[in-house]
Amino acid sequence: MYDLLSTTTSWPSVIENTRLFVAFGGIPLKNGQINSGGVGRHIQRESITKAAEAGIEFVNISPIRGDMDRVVKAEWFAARPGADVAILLGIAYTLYTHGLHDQRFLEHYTVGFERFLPYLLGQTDGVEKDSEWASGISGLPAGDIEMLARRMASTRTMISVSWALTRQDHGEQPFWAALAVAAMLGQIGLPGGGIGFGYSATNSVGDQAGRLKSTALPQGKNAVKDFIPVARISDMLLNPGGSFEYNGQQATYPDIHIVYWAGGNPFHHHQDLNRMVKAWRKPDTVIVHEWSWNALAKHADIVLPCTTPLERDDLAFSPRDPYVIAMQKVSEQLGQCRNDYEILSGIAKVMNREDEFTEGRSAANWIRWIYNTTRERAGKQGVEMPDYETIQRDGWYKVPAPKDNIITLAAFCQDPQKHPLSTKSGKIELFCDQIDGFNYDDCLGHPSWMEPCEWLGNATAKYLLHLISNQPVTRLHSQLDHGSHSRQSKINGREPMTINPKDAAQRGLTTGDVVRIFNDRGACLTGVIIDDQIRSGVIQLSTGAWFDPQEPGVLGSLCKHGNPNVLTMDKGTSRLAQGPIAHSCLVQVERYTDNLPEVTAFEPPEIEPPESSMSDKVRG
Ligand SMILES: Nc1nc2c(c(=O)[nH]1)N[C@H]1C(S)=C(S)[C@@H](COP(=O)(O)OP(=O)(O)OC[C@H]3O[C@@H](n4cnc5c(=O)[nH]c(N)nc54)[C@H](O)[C@@H]3O)O[C@H]1N2
Ligand SMILES: Nc1nc2c(c(=O)[nH]1)N[C@H]1C(S)=C(S)[C@@H](COP(=O)(O)OP(=O)(O)OC[C@H]3O[C@@H](n4cnc5c(=O)[nH]c(N)nc54)[C@H](O)[C@@H]3O)O[C@H]1N2
Ligand SMILES: [Mo]
Repeated sequence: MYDLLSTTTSWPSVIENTRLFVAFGGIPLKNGQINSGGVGRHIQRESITKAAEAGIEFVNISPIRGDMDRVVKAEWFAARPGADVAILLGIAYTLYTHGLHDQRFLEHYTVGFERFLPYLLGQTDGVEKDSEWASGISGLPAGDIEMLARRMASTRTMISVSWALTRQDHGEQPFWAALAVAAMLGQIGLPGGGIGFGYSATNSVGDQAGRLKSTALPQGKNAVKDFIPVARISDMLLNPGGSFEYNGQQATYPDIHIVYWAGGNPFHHHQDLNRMVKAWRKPDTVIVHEWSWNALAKHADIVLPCTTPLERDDLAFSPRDPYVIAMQKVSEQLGQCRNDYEILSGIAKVMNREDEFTEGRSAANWIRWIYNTTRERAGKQGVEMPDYETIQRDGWYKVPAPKDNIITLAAFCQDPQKHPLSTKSGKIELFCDQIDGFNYDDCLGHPSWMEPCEWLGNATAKYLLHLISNQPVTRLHSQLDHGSHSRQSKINGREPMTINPKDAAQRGLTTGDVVRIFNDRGACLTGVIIDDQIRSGVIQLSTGAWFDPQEPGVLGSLCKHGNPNVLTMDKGTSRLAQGPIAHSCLVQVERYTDNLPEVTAFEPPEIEPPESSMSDKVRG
């Protein structure tokens, strides 16, 4: 996955060669601010601006117009959320029935097209996946879908699929269907053509960057072999001994007694937080490392206060960004907090395992070790990194960019025998025997349209607004929601929710109102923004407002602050990947007329003076 992401066709290749850029879920610049491991230099805005200046036509297929920056003057196809597979199949059908597909590419670089085709043509299920059919599902005019297919075949086209499209029922399918369309167009491996997974999902996607495989802190061997896909945590806690399927395997949920959580906030990221609250009662003890008094800390028995990245010397260094930064702490550690490494070393010491855990190295020594071993590896790849003292003095180093523009699957397309893919066939699999062999009814052997469990096309649905809970503009997930930047975005202290004027009028809403969003899983309060840049029938509420139940511990209690995950469903994408499906979520909205409860999400705990709460021995 990361090899594919780090070889996304780079923006320079797009700017020089692409003529048409079709983006499912847009190219949201808000997301390109970050990168795991840090960002040395932001490249997304300048890249998309140059692409616009180069005259590239952009198509934004998304319920939200703002997913594409105004500078590109994109055509906006405001499709129903969750209908992308149908649109893509409609495009594939048009390409095939008009002879616009690249037979040579399909033969050389893919397997299984002949087994996907009968499905596309309706021979297996009696449903032709033509543009009329796709129109009925997506709400886009059939003519637009057909025209788009013809345009894509007539010029150098890049397809982008936002990562958000995984976070829905059957979220594996949009990527596979888009890959099928890209393969049919035959432009994969060509400059500025083919497919990219999520331009601007992070800063690194599309960066023309030199990248190094950095050494990581050794993690030892975990004696525990049980595992779960992370999105199945409530299932696991609620069903010890129960079985689940994942990627062709059947496994058993362990019986968990202790939860130890360091990094990540399940009361932010997990779906159906009420179910999560219930599941959280199962373990005997919950221990967390946190630097903020958020919902995770409030739901823990023991909170070990840890440092923020601003309080420690470190290396900002990842195989995704070309910049290596020697980070120096901005502030001394506050109060009794410690670095995660110190906390864990301290625990290892009490367990008489300190030497095995630390291998005799302090955090500072590890940083030097990681840097030096990476530098050694880089040297073998012909990259001369400065020595440790020099980077500490200079502050940073940039890995040189490759001379040739990066192009997805370039080597494979030059010589598929010499550079096979890691699939069984070594090729792009439009029908996958392995997946087919799992016999899953929720993930067939080829890309396919399956109706999501909740979506606007469900005629019998009880709630008629589709909730998109995408990534927030003013923070990273839930982090620093208590900071001034995030707080200034709130309306009456609540997280803002965007609704189309038509839907707002039906409910008698005006901008600035506080509303209750609800469904059978939960309810939350949010502030209203009315905007015609969102598709009618869809509302948008970013993730990350700190969970703030009106009656803590009472299941289904109203979240006073606007965390969308009290509304989302806790179900896997399919038995294949078991990913989360936050975006398959229907809700209702009504004006909130009761007295507004105070938002208490950011209230700190009462802290006893250290003298009375801890003996010297414990503190030592
Ligand atoms: N500012 C900021 N940046 C971030 C993050 C953050 O929290 N804050 N998080 C980072 C992380 S971890 C990740 S994974 C990436 C995520 O990157 P993305 O997945 O790109 O993020 P989202 O903003 O959730 O989704 C992009 C857009 O997809 C659209 N969308 C949703 N459902 C559908 C659908 O069914 N069909 C179509 N066509 N469009 C749909 C939504 O309108 C949404 O705005 O962002 C990263 N960048
Ligand atoms: N509804 C909905 N839900 C979603 C998504 C969505 O689009 N919609 N997106 C999903 C996605 S893509 C993602 S990646 C997840 C993100 O979910 P998470 O990664 O769980 O979210 P964060 O808020 O970033 O949680 C990070 C936590 O780690 C703490 N922390 C920060 N630095 C340190 C440190 O150095 N040490 C320790 N010990 N702790 C630290 C922070 O205080 C914070 O509480 O959310 C997922 N959930
Ligand atoms: Mo993510």
